[in-house]
Amino acid sequence: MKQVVADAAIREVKSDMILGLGSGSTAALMIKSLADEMRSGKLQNIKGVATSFQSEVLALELNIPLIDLASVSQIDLAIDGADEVDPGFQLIKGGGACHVREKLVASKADQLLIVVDETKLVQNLNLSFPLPVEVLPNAWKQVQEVISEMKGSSTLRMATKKAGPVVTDQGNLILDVLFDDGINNPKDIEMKINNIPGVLENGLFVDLTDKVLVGKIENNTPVV
Ligand code: ABF
Repeated sequence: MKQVVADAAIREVKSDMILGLGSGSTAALMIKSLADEMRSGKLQNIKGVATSFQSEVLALELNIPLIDLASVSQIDLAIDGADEVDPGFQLIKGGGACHVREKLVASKADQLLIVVDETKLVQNLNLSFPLPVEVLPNAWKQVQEVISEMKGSSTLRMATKKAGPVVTDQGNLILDVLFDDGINNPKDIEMKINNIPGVLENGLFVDLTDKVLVGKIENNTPVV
């Protein structure tokens, strides 16, 4: 499912585009398909803007030219995965701890194309997938207290017990937050959480998505 959706996303790419390169396993397949099309000459003069160290390394390995986010004024198309997609195309992202740069790239993009398999489609956000919140390392306890006043329960994301917490590309930590009734008002929650001192960014992507490509299985065959 992920491969067919990744290939379908590449069909939306045109030569000479500046492309936002998402993170996660579906985006990684998309980056590989992009490299194939560039190698065969079907797509020319593409430049990528990476959304994570992970996508940067992959693009470098595949010889996709990269430019820094700070040096572009506009991105033609960003292609990225998601953890949850609701019927209004509001998203939870950040399961891979990359949502800060993903949101920066999405905000600078003329179009945001989301690639998911059908397991990511939900009626209501945050009933099962926790909302990732990136926090400054010495602020996580304090942020956790404020979130609990908002009726959210949060856990500090750990790599393994021995290895300690997950550290983001920016050197921060991640709180994973579940609200009792899920998130029915994503715009409001996005703003309220980002307003807590010590929070860098949360994984709610509100009114940013232009198109969602969904991979599913029909008659034992993956389709989009
Ligand atoms: C990134 O990767 C995210 O924001 C999301 O957390 C995750 C989705 O990964 P996958 O495609 O592996 O399910 O896009």
